[in-house]
Amino acid sequence: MKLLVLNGPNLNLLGLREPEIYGKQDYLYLCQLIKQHAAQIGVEVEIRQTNHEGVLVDWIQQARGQFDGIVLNPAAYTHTSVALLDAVAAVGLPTVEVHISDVTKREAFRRISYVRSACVATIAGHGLEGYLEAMDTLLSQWNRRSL
Ligand code: CA2
Repeated sequence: MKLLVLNGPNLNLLGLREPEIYGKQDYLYLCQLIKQHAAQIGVEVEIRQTNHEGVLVDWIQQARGQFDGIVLNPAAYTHTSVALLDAVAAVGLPTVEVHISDVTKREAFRRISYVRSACVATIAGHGLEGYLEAMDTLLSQWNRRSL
């Protein structure tokens, strides 16, 4: 199984501020954590980050036929982007929405997620571990696909 992990704007700055919300670990640590977990559960993984909405749309479109599932933290675009919703829906790959923080307990605008309705699950507020849970969710679905 091959998974694509996509991170949206400013997530490359993890660890630089707001540790009370996002934790102290930096983006490199997150990438290492994901790769280590991928090796443990026996999946291939590719991790990308961009600050640009259209680049995320391009990557989601290009994932078709290349990956078996997507772990997506759209960051601020979660709360604004119909384009990301349309891309995830159009590509039809199982996608899990991940948020490091608990977006349900923050500002009202963070409770809105456009992409959520096209995702198979949402994991929020579990810190960096949420990415690993998303990978596990996609792997279990993949293992059940031909039963
Ligand atoms: O909790 C999440 O993972 C978010 O997707 C993170 C986004 C935020 O806009 C969403 O509402 C929730 C923000 C990403 C920026 O992350 C930084 C963390 C530390 C320092 C700088 C940026």
